[in-house]
Amino acid sequence: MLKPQNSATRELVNLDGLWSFAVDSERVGFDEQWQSQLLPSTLEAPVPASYNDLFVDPRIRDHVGWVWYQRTVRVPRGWDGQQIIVRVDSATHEGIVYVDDVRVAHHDTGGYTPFEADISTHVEPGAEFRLTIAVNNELSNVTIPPGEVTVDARGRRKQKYYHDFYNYAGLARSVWLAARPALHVSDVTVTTGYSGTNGAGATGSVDVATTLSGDGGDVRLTLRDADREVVARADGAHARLTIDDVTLWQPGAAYLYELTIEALDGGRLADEYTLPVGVRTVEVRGAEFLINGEPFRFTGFGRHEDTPVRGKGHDNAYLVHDFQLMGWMGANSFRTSHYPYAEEVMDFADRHGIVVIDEVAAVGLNLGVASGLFGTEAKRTFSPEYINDETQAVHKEHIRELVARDKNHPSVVMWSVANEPGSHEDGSREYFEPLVELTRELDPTRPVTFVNMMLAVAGQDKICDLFDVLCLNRYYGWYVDTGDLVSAEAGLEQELSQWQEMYGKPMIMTEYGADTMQGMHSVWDTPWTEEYQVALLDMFHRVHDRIPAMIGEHVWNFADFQTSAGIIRVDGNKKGVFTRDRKPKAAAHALRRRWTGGTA
Ligand code: BDP
Repeated sequence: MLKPQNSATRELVNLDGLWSFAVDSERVGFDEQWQSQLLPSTLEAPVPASYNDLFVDPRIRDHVGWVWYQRTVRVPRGWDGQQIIVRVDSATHEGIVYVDDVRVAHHDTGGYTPFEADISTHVEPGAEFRLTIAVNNELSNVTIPPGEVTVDARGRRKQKYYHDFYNYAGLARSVWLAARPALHVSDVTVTTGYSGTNGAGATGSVDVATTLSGDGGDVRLTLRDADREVVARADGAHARLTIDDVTLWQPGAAYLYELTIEALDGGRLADEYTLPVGVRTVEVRGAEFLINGEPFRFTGFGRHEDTPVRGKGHDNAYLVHDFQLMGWMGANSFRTSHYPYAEEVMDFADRHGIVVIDEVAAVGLNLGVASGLFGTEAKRTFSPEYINDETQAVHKEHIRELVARDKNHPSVVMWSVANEPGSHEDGSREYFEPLVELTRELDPTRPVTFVNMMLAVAGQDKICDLFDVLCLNRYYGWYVDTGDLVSAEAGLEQELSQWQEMYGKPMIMTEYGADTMQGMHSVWDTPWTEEYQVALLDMFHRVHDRIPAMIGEHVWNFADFQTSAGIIRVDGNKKGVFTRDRKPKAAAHALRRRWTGGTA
């Protein structure tokens, strides 16, 4: 799905701001048709933001079910004859959109990908309409991520889930009103490459596959360089553009061309859509991960979209600041743990040469970990009662929506189809094999991975051979060998050597870290202190440097983040190298020394 934009033929109106907001605690909103009236509430909520931490009433924070957002929108005069679209960048986890009384869209494949509705026949240019969006935060065994709603003795509905971050909900990203011509560019896929060597004098290629909204219509393609000089043109929906002396998109040195796609109707311009294009290649060869033919070593973080008050609400100030902090440390990459991030983040990564492992929201497909974390009885993960065929079908849809949204980002170098599933359990292979096939079918150009957890060590794991890169989350020195870095180092090295020997694939440590309270100190190896976090990371780094197949390290986590309540969490997960308000712990300085080559 193409992101809406302003162009010579398109207009875009941002609908962010304060919306009227109601919590449907009694579950009557649909029966009472709240879309057809002003919401029965005096509350207002900002878009974009998760709603949970805005209000003081715990019943709102802990609400399980639907909330409603509403505002009036005026359609610009002059949009006559245009297709008028409402686009919701995300509704976590399920959204229903109404224009006045009419339901125009329903998106139930997760809270982190966009959806839109053509509302042309329901609105009038120049006139106002009532826009209502109902949003549901419930997770079940057939949602991604999964969860379970229970009802306690007092009749209170509770959301259980098996992942370690707070179930923030609402409209955490922007909402748009957009106009585009009836005949328009509805999709485009670019695939890039180059011949010759990475360096001066190579010839770049940009293969473009365009889809128009209807039959008829011709396509004209124009590629401009960063100085806006035309470097290539071609006609046709499927065409190759070649660039003499191409400037490649490189990690740390982004370069973007600008592709303009024109849809022509009998020679007349019907639609124009512009897409930034970075020319680069990605390849896994042996135990190396090559970007533009050069071995790439990942340094960076598993992150979260998480800030005080806004929850998962997208915020450009945090976007800029977080990337500043990552650059300061010499981080060249991150993983969108554990769900697709806002498109603004992906665009920013494209423009600034930051490498991204792009993950779907498939986290918590693991009842083994859940039983450890939440003290519940361990059941079989892949079974008719839990992660079943229906879950798999939903998971496939999540992969489709992620690839459709992010396929043209040069920053995205690999897809991750799950975080820490029960990949040692029976049924995991049958579950994942079709998902890997689907991902490769949707995008034959990027490697595919999943993130393996410690219960599924080499020899126990049943799915690693299906993937291109081994991504491992390991907590030696934290959940095992707590406080004993000597045993932890031996255990980690032994395990990594075994993986290396068994698979010979590139390996990335996608999570390692220690919960750390800012300001706690000790001269000994004392968990929770700033010194211990540094010592644990140093220990991992010594081992990484001894294992040739280790081609990357992503510390868990960039910053402290909120989780559900639990005795192993102190107002959230404290494994950040920054606090939640982005103050550095000692580990941030230590990483800066390592990743900037000791020069900082
Ligand atoms: C891993 C998960 C991550 C958790 C982390 C932790 O992938 O989401 O936050 O452990 O326990 O299992 O800190």
